[in-house]
Amino acid sequence: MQFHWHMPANAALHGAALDGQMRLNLAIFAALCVLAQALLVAGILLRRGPQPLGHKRWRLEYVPIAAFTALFFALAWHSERLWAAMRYGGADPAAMQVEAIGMQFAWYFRYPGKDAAFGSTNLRLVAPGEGNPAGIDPADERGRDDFVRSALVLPAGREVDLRLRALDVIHGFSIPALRIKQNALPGQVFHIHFTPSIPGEYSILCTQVCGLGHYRMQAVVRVLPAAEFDTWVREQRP
Ligand SMILES: [Cu+2]
Repeated sequence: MQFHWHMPANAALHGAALDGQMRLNLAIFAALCVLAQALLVAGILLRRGPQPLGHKRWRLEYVPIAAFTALFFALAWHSERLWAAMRYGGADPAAMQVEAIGMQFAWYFRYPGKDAAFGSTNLRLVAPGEGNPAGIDPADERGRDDFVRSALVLPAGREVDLRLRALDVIHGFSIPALRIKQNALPGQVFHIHFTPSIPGEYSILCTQVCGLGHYRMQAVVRVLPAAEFDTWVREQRP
């Protein structure tokens, strides 16, 4: 992978707002850093021996502290809203369903098939070597048409409701180009919804040090134009 000093090109609808927030944070903190250094140097150059602070204390200490507190709360509030919009806002009921499953040391992706419903799973049935890495329960009718792939394929311009699971330890599901990062915890299902906007092939990484093979826990997401995606889905068999 090539090294970039900047962020990878954004390929998701929500990405522009996140990038804007990131740039705003960086600009504000760069300015504060320069200001702090300038004040330090000015303090050294202009020092005039010990002087009682007296009523100046308000101006010198409490006003800046209040201003920084307000600034941090405003930034935190705004980024929290961006973060929550992908998680708690709820996906469109018509959004495309897909499940990402993390395990030491691979990602698997399950699609619900024609019935648009995921079959139930059981940890005891997880057997990647026998073609059932998701642990799909054969007794559940809804799971008969589920299909599992080792690469994620998504449609461009359509909302995706991705559910995230982990089978063993905590993994970090990250697609930098789609501005997605979410921990996957064993025993819990997380939902993230987003809309990929630009077709292409992007990296999926694990961002939690999850064991000796963590470095190779990578996968690929292929974002296809919507019509191509429909053809792809139709061709898939369990
Ligand atoms: Cu991992």
